[in-house]
Amino acid sequence: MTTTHAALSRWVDQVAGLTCPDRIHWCDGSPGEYDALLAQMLASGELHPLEGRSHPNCYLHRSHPDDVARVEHLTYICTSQREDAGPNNLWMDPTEAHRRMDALYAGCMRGRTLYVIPYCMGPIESPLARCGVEITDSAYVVANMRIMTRMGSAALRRIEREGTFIRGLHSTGELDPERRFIMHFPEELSIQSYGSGYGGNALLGKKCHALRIASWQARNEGWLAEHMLIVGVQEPSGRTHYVAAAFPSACGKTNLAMLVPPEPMLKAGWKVWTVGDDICWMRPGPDGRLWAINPEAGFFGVAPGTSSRTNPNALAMLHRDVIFTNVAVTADGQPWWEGLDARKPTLDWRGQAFDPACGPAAHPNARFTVSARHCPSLSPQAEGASGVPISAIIFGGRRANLVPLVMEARDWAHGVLMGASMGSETTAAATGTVGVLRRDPMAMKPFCGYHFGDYFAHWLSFDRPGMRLPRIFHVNWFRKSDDGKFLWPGYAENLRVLDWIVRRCDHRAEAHETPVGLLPTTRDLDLRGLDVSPSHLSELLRVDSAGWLRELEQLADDFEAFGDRMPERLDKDRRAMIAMLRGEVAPARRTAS
Ligand code: OXD
Ligand code: MN
Repeated sequence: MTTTHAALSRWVDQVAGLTCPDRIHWCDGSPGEYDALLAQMLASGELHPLEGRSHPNCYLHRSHPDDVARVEHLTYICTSQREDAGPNNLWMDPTEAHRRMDALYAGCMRGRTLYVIPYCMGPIESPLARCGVEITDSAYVVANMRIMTRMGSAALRRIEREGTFIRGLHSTGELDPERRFIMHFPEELSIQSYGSGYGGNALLGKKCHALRIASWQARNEGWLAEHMLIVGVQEPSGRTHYVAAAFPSACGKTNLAMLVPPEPMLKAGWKVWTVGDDICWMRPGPDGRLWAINPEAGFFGVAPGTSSRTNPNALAMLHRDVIFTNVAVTADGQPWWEGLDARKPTLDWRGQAFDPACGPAAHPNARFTVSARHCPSLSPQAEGASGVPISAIIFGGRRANLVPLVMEARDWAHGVLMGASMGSETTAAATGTVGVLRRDPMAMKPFCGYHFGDYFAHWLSFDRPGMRLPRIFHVNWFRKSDDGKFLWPGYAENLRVLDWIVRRCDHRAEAHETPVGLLPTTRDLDLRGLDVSPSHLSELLRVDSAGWLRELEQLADDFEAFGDRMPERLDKDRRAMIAMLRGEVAPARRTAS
């Protein structure tokens, strides 16, 4: 397979001239091609078979131990003006970046195959979808891209029809952390990645295209590319509200996206439909609502912690057609990770005999890659060309203290402030220290392809006549007591919070106004059958004025860093909240709308 698209064909020739591969393979996305790739990787030791009766067509990949997470300190936005990348990104001059990358790419595919992967982010017929072509020398990347995107002939036909596509060039290189870069050139609509085989660094359709480059395109074209899951929350009446929710990496997006209702709510007829678990592209429709698609076709989820209790739907997908990365293995060859069950693995994620004294058996960022088609809760709307209308947007972080279980923004601008002020404790999804509180606006700190000040202004610009915007909420499932125990059970029980949120969306639930937003009382939440003590519940819904004053003062410093591109409106709302907390203005009413 080659192409009628002259610019694409020229680019492939030019990359081949630079990288000198032994062979060029145009991926058609067929089952036969996938099987041949798997056979080749089994033969080369890039993949290991897992127990075939319990886990048919499931394989294990072990990464180089230095290549197990995203590398934010080596990820650059290369715009002609440094200011456009913003203080939230590392910046490199595009000419300098190309010079460095060309030197790394020179001859790097000698002895290897150059794969050309045409792919489509989003349902192939959707006007909201966008295409790209990734060139890579990694068969593991091709196999993962086939699961995570609509890859192959149909995508190539769309690219030939449309003309435009994002150019992504990836080489695994020598996996030397000193020679590793993930470069983005938003003005050229291109991505260059070298020296890593890890998903977020190497599957260029995901974070690089669908978030960093897409966020830039979205700003220019009037839409939003966000680090959000999408779910349909179906009430017993049959009505379904679609909700998009932003949480930082490894904070439970996949679990929330596949939630199975707790027993009493299941019996009453509640159902949660999965549309996406990581990325959401939203665009205003002719009706003024935001319509969303999940640009991905599969899940690249965190395995540790996934169990029949935390995410039964995910577990149900993990028994066939899965590529596991960096999990442990039991004596009978089954994949295993911490939190799965009480069995003991024999091999750790490095393939060595498991010794608990040497750390966890599975890497904390061990992953599964699986097609969305295998998800038992996949929404019938997930393949719809027009997407789903969003009723509510939720922001959330991992905060042991201060931030209540749920609060609603007073209006769109206050919601943007809630998103902009999100903070979360760091996780194993990126290299670096785990558990440190960092500001992660809209969960986009590692993924926004341009200046955060411009990004917040773009969000604010949606508040205009004719729009029927979603309501905005903030949640925190991770509050802890002084003795370090979680106050809220989380997982399935989070549906009780979603219930209040969707009722708020059509004026069927009450809230009371506080300086930090609209909060439910315990009366407003459906808590039947829930085992949480009244003191924990009141702590979860308490507004700690002194703590919030400290938080909002600190926020001023963080906003200051964004300089004069920071929209004045957000700071005005921040100061208004401080005035309310100090009692200079008094919000105290209950509202049913
Ligand atoms: C992911 C991440 O892999 O956010 O989704 O790191
Ligand atoms: Mn993510």
